[in-house]
Amino acid sequence: QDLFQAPDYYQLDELLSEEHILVRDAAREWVKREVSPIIEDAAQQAKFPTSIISGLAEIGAFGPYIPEEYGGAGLDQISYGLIMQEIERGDSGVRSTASVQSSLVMYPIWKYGNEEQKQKYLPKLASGEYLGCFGLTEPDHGSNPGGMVTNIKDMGDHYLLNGAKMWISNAPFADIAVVWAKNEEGRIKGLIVERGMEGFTTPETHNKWSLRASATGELIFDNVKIPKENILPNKDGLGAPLGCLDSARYGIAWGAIGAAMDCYDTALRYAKERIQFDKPIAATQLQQKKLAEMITEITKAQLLTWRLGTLRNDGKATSAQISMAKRNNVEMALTIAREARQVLGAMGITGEYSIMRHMMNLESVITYEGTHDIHLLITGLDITGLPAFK
Ligand code: TGC
Ligand code: FAD
Repeated sequence: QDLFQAPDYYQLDELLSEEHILVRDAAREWVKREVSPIIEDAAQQAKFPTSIISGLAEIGAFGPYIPEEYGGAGLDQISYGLIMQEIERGDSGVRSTASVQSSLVMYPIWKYGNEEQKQKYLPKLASGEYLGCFGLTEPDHGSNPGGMVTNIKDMGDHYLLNGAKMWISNAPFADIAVVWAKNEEGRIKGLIVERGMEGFTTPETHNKWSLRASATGELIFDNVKIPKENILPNKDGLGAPLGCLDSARYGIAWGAIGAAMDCYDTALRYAKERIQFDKPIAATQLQQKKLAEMITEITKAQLLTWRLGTLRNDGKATSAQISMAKRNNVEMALTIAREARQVLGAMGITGEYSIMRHMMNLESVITYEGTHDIHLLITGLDITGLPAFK
């Protein structure tokens, strides 16, 4: 049984509208009902639980902020964040699927696509009929995607796509892939690759210890013929994929709070019930220090993301502000997962509790969408004006 009680130490619900609370509570109830009962087994078996796809669509997790005319939920950025928080409270891998679908597949089609592409793909992605993936990272170009070698060659009536992408969430079963490749002038272009195109394969990456309920794979392109109408016409250059990452990183900043809340809530309940030396371990100073620091860090992260959400609603959030929140909140969640695991002693390593699964998942979350180091360097660049990447 899922006993989760969300912490709200600074009465942040007062900052939310009625709609925010309705959207958040619907997602929370759905996670309790549909995700919590099956997720541990899915993670143990390293299987993406396809049974939850229609539910994700119903709670508005596929394109929360995409306009309703394209099948999206037409919500604001705070609602989007709250949905991500609740889903990641269940599992980071499930949130990953929603992040990729919304911010890395629907967002570029919505922002950089033409009207035909929007009509053709967005409603099907919003309903979960299509699942998508996003191919930016390559075997030799992770933190430095600008060095990519995947390329397209103009053949007159179509392009020929060659190259490979690695570590791609949802790749093994995605119906479409938004792929970033260089044209003959070295300019990065976005294109929609469809499953079934000749020369396109998506082998799965096995034996992960992290994000086991999310499928990860490669995208391999061997002379794939891409119709010209599959190119995203309205933006190119590295700024195009990085713009999608801004939206996904923002969602992750909220999502990480969900994972942290679940670890804190589990550890608090366990510490009050677990008796050692004739008293609850929650009555010891050492365990109180852990729990008090957890709720302090969660509260700070909640304030950071709420403010970032209002800035995004006003179109004022900078990429560097988003980097700071992603970096801070994921590290906060990972630290809380590690501390919460210790509060549970040996029980903390079992699948009876969600903490170890969150901890292992967060090892991916701290690496993908820009590593912890890269986000620090983005802040460094922003405050000094001096890039330290190269
Ligand atoms: P740089 O020269 O700084 O920038 C190139 C162009 O991009 C513009 N730009 C941005 N535009 C929009 N949003 C941003 N966040 C932007 N950051 C930069 C910039 O203005 C410039 O535009 P222009 O017009 O002058 O050309 O680029 P750089 O090569 O020095 O690299 C910068 C760096 C290192 C920050 C960037 O490449 C980076 O963020 N690296 C990390 C890579 C990354 O995050 N990969 C994520 C892959 S997707 C993923 O992990 C999905 S996981 C999904 C899940 O399961 O949830
Ligand atoms: P590298 O770039 O090789 O970095 C290795 C280490 O070096 C890191 O600690 C890094 O911080 C450090 N480093 C790198 N450059 C510098 C520097 N200039 N200064 C100091 N330190 C530096 N990608 C996609 O495109 N789509 C997806 O859907 C996707 N899903 C993913 C799912 C999972 C489960 C995982 C684990 C990854 C996924 N990724 C995806 C890839 C992810 O974005 C990359 O792993 C990430 O960007 C880092 O690249 P890398 O692994 O090649 O590490």
